[in-house]
Amino acid sequence: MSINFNSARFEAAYGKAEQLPPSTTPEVAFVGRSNVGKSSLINKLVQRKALARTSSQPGKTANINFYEADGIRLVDLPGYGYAKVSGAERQRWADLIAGYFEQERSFNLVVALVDIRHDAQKLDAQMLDFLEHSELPFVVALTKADKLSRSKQDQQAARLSKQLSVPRNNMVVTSAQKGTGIDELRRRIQQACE
Ligand SMILES: Nc1nc2c(ncn2[C@@H]2O[C@H](COP(=O)(O)OP(=O)(O)O)[C@@H](O)[C@H]2O)c(=O)[nH]1
Ligand SMILES: [Mg+2]
Repeated sequence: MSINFNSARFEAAYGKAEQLPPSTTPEVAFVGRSNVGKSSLINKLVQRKALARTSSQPGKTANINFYEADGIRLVDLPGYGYAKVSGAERQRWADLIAGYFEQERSFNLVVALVDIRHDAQKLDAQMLDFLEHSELPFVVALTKADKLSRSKQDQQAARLSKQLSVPRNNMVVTSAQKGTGIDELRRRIQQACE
């Protein structure tokens, strides 16, 4: 049986980790820098244009959004690292992300998004260290691959694998625009939720 991603619906948005309802189904969480392409990737996975709100102006609201697809909960965590917000607002985002992972939940898979075009950023490295140390199951989705040639994609994937100390086979090259890697990501989510 495969997950019917197309059945995805919005569940709710939460501004505080304490508000999150208990984890009663497998959860797949999406993390990454603000503007990395998280909403676009979620929309592509579930074949919907605007289930998750995309934006070219990053970082307006810090919420945890829950979506539900076929009994699987997709968790859209706030994008980190957006420079143009106050320290207090940045702290609120960090608290939301930490608050989510501190809870007793069914962490089936974390999809950590990293922009394929750039060298590893400090916050990405920190997030991956955290996932490693917490022994959370994760996969790295390298985003916006359509912006690079095929050979550059391979080159960057190898570089980022080294820089982030993540095995190449735990990274999936993706493009929400072209659909690259989306089936592979669906397979990994499926496997993690069985
Ligand atoms: N070329 C290209 N642009 C993308 C892709 N994914 C997202 N974007 C663009 O990157 C910007 C941020 O995307 P969004 O999904 O809102 O990122 P989020 O802040 O991580 O949720 C938007 O302008 C998107 O159109 C992709 O796969 N290819
Ligand atoms: Mg978003």
